[in-house]
Amino acid sequence: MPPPIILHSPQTLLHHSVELVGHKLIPAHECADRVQQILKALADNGFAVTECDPPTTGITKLSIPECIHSQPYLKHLETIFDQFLNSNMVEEEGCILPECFPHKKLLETVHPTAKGDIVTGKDMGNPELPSDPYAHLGYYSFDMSTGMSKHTFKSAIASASLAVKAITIMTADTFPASGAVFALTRPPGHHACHEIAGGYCYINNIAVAAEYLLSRLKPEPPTSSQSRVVILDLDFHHGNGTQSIFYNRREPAYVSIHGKGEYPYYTGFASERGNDDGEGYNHNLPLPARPNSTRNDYFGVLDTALEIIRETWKPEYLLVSMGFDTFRKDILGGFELDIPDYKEIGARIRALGLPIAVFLEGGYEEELGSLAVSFVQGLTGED
Ligand code: OKS
Ligand code: ZN
Repeated sequence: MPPPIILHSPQTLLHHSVELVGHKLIPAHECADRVQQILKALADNGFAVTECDPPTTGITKLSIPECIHSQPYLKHLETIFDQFLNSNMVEEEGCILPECFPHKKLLETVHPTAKGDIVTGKDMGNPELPSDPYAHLGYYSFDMSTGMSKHTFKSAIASASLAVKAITIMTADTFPASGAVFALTRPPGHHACHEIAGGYCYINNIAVAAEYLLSRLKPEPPTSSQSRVVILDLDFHHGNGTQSIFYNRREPAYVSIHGKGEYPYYTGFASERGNDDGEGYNHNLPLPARPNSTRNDYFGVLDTALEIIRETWKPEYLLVSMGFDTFRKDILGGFELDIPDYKEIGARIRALGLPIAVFLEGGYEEELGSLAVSFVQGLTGED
């Protein structure tokens, strides 16, 4: 198999942020250097990278469907930093963070119709949103790790554009039957809900990609229990955003392996199986963090996920949210995987024999480049 087509856009490097950890505000672990490390390691190992700048299938906020992100949310992402800047509430090179959130329990007594939270990702239902920029920032975020700076929106759009480009490549007639494409999406996407940013994510890249892919498939109804598009989420953290966006839908189906009881804390339980048409099309496989699980446990759960995909959903396409924060040293993760394990993951995914599009999510250690190379080697089928 030829190596995966790897996509990168320099615009994804413009975003920078800070995050609150305990009582300290620090530069965000999610930084441009992550992509630079991956690019360097790929180059050192002879893997070609396709640069897309300006992204050739560049999307705009208007081309993101309403079912993925609401237009008011995207408009917020586009304009909020400049609102702070114009009111002298932040410096040009600075970064803004929310301070107050419309917590479900603040709203439920006074707005009985208000429902929704990060499980469903639905509008919180508060009928009045004051014009104070902080009100908007809190309304459209769920944590204090997802700050915004001057070029955050530009990077988020470039990242989602790469995701769409990956689909265009994967669905081309010339694409090999079990080939792979790997989009170096940054900022990541899997925590971003319909209208909530969080966990370093603003636009849900894999959700935009999945919707674009489905819109290109013929509208034939799939046979019972099948889902033509499956999202496999291998980041250490549960992809609450992706889950919530597709929770009521049969396509795409979603399956995730993630740290049990870890960030984002309130979702990712095995009991979350999907609703309405989506019932049975959401599968969470939480695995305890070290020292309560081993790499063998991990590969056992990976095989369970792959079996659900192969035997139950029988997709035509596989989309992967790939986080490298499952690495044994990762500061934000807690699994036991080592560098060669990513090659094994790549090989097991490839063995499904499907066209695969991979999207970068987390991964924060200095070995990130080696982890990505190992994974790409597995996808390629290198010995
Ligand atoms: C606390 C850090 C919060 C962890 C965010 C996890 C991001 C991630 N300031 N998601 O997949 O890697
Ligand atoms: Zn993660």
